[in-house]
Amino acid sequence: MKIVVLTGAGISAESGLKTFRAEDGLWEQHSIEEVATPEGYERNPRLVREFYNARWQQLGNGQVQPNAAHRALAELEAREEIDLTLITQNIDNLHERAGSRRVIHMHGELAKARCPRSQQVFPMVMPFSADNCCTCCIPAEILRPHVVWFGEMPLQLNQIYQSLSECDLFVAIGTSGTVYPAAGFVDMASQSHAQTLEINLEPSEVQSQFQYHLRGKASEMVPKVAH
Ligand code: BV8
Repeated sequence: MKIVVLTGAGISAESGLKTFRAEDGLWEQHSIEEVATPEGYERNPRLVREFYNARWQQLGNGQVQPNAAHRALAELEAREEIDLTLITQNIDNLHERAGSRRVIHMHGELAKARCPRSQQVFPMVMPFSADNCCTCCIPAEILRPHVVWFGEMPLQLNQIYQSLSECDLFVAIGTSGTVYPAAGFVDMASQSHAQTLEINLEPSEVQSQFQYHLRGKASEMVPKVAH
């Protein structure tokens, strides 16, 4: 059975990471334009680096651990009869730390940096500082997070579209369905005659496009359906 799972910030909420649109969300303190666009980075690279460094340090401080939802998806991947494609909008590494081995980070990864000139990507020693010299010898002060900002092309879209065209079941977990092209994946899966399930605390902006809905916390709901 071919299953495609799309996760959003809601799957990491119970691990202690902020989502974007909750009252105390990431974009309460900073607008999207300020910290999640190339223009915002050009205008104020220091602010953007501080925004990502703070998230990286929170992720690396040991208190943030994968939760039962991440672990259930890793166990699902290991089952022989399941061909799982796990796509995440999240830039944290909680799926990998839960044991998932094939994760598509369509919006990039907090733990990596990119050289704006060579586009070379490599593990990042945070925080951004002068000694993080990129191997293509670009001065570290212009390194940028390996993250897809608004207006930039998400990663591995061809692989994602291929998996959506072949899947039997599409499941969205913990995403508000507000950002495209990810929010459009349910429609693509439906057009491929896949069954569709939304697992979320509240209805997403595309909830009407799902056949089935499970309302509740990811750490409670995902293990129920994954086992
Ligand atoms: C692109 C990385 C060209 C950075 C992110 C008008 C219409 C349609 C599209 C557009 C438009 N104008 C512009 C666009 C395109 C734009 C877009 O969609 N804009 C929006 C604002 C309308 N998109 C882009 O620019 C994308 N690129 O379009 O390129 C292209 C592409 C394809 C083909 C041709 C051309 C690039 C977008 C990437 C932006 N980067 N993140 C970072 O992380 O800092 S976006 C960021 O927000 C996330 O990555 C995610 O994608 C998005 C939504 O966040 P969620 O994960 O859903 O989190 P949120 O807080 O919103 O919701 C959490 C949910 O969890 C809630 O529903 C909550 O109820 C639930 N929840 C909470 N706790 C729990 C829970 N559920 C279960 N259990 C819990 N415990």
